[in-house]
Amino acid sequence: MREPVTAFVGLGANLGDAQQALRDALAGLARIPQTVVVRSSRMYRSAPVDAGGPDYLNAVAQVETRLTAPQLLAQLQSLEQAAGRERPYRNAPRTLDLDLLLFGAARIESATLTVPHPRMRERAFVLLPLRELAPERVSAEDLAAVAHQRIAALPAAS
Ligand code: A4P
Ligand code: MG
Repeated sequence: MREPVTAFVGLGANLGDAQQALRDALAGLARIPQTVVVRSSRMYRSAPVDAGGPDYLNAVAQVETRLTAPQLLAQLQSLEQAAGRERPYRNAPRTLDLDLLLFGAARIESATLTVPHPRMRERAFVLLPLRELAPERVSAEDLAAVAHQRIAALPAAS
């Protein structure tokens, strides 16, 4: 059997009840076969980056999985589908976006999957929640480069 791998999943939503969408997504992650959710970050409200529409809610989840990276991506995409995601155009507002940010130390470049996620280092909405879970994977230089992006953690109780 494959050894478990620690992976990080980015969650984002900016349509409808985004907070509920992220809660549902976390519950959905916990139901993925051969996968456990170890921890999740706080939720953050963030201004859209390279996109329009309302503010996003974002979070990052740490999972341990025995799936391969393409298998995990397929599971994430079926959770997006279940959340009613439509894809009228790239970076369109979405009810739920699940990105595979990191998969152990793997470097993957296929037609359908790039890991580490190619845009994660440019995005405060990934780096701040990821830093809560894995500070060693987020450098001070990365954080300085995104310091101008508007983002705030939601109060823990909400
Ligand atoms: N794909 C390749 N690599 C990956 C990966 N590591 N994780 C492929 C997930 N998917 C990956 O994604 C398009 C294709 O990327 C997939 O079919 C998959 O095979 P998509 O989710 O269908 O399309 P998208 O989300 O519109 O594009 P993309 O490239 O995922 O956009 P991003 O980069 O995720 O940006 N601003 C704020 N504040 N918060 C946000 O969450 N999100 C975006 C979306 C833009 N601005 C944002 C936020
Ligand atoms: Mg995406």
